[in-house]
Amino acid sequence: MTTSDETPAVNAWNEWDPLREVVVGSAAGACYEPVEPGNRPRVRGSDRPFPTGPKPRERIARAEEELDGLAALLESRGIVVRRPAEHDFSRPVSTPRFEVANQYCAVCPRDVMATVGNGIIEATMSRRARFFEYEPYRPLVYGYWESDPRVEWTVAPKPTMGPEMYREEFWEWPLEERYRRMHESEFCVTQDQVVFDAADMSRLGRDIIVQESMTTNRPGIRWLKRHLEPRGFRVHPVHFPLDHFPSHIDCTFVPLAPGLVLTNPERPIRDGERRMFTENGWKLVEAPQPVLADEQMPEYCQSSIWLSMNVLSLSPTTVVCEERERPLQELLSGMGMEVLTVPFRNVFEYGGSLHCATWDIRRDGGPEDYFPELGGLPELGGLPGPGGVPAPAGAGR
Ligand code: ABU
Repeated sequence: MTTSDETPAVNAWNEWDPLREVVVGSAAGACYEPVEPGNRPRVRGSDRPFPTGPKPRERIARAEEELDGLAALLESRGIVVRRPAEHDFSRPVSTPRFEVANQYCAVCPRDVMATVGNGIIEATMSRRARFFEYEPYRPLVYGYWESDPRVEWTVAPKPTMGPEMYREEFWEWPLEERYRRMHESEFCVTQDQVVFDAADMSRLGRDIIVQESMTTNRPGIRWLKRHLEPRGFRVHPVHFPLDHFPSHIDCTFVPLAPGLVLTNPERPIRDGERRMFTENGWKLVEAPQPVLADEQMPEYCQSSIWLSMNVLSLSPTTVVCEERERPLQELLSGMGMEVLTVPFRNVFEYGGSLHCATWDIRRDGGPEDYFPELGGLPELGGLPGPGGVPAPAGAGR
C-alpha cells in the first residue's frame, strides 16, 4: 500500500471520480444466508425450505470466476485491486444476545465498508449472520491505517441484534398492509438501536444521502449525521416509498457523474427529497427495464431484478455494466459514456452486482460541493483533508 504526499491512501468523495484502488469481493467459503429475524430468505418461485450451511463448491466457483473477471478488467485499466482475506463463514455466531448457525460471505464489501473522504467506516450491519462480516477486510484496513496517518478508521457501534431489535411480524404483513404503511418507513428493524448497512449510503461530494430501509433505521442515519457533519458533510435521509422491501440504495438511486443520477422507474424518490437534486441542476435519468424477469433471477438470489442498474463507475465517463444488460448499456453509451461489460449473473445469487461487489478505496478528486443551492455547508474538518490539514479545534459535536 503506497501513498503519495498528495493523495491519501484512502480517498473517495463520491461514486464517480477516476478509480485508482478498489476491493473486489470473494465468494470463497460462502454459505447460504440463514433464516433470522432480520432476514427471511426464500427460494424464488418455490415453497422449498431455504438451504443452510456452506454453498456447493461449483456454485462458489462460478461466482468466483466472475469476480476474478471483474478484478482482471479493473487491473487491465491500471486500477489496483485488493481482495478480502479468507474467513470461515460456516462457523456459528454466538453472543450473549443471539445465536446463528452460520455466517454469509464476503462477496459484497459495499454492504459493510464505506470510504467517506479519507475515512473508512465499518457499518453496524443489520443481520446476525453478518455481525462479523468486517473481519475479512480488517487486514486491508490495518494496512491503510498503518500506511498513512491521514486515514481515519471508524467502527460504528455494534447493536445487540437481540430479539428486541427486530419486528418479526413485518414478514407477515400482507402487501396491502405494506402499501398502507409505505410512508411510515417501519420495516423489520425497530428504532431503539443504531443500525445501518453501508450500502444504504451514497456519496455526492460534501453531501451524503442515506436510505431509510430494512437495513438502516432512523438512529442509524442520526449516528451517521452526528459523525459526518462535524467533519464537513451534509447528511440527508432519503426515502423511496414504493419500494416495500428497501435494502441498499444502489439498485434504486445510482449517481453516475456530477449532476447525473440513474434512477429506478419503479421506486421514485419522495417528492420533497427530489427537490434537492432538481434545484441544484441535477438530471435524474430512469434506468430501462432489466433484461431478466423476476422468475429468471437465480433461485437463491434475494435481491430484485434491479441488480441490472448496480453499476460501477470507473470515472464520470466510464462505467462497468453486466454483460447482458444491453438496454442499460445502450442508454449509457447514448449519453456519451464508455461502457465496459463483464458477465456477473452468477454473482447475483449473493445479493449484489458490480457496485455491491466492490468497495472503492481511492479515487481522484476531493471534497466538492455539488449542491451549492442547499447552503449551510459545514466547515471541512475532523478528517484530515487531502493536504493533511488537521481538524479544527472543536470539530466534534
Ligand atoms: N443489495 C442490493 C439489493 C437491492 C435490491 O434488491 O433492489
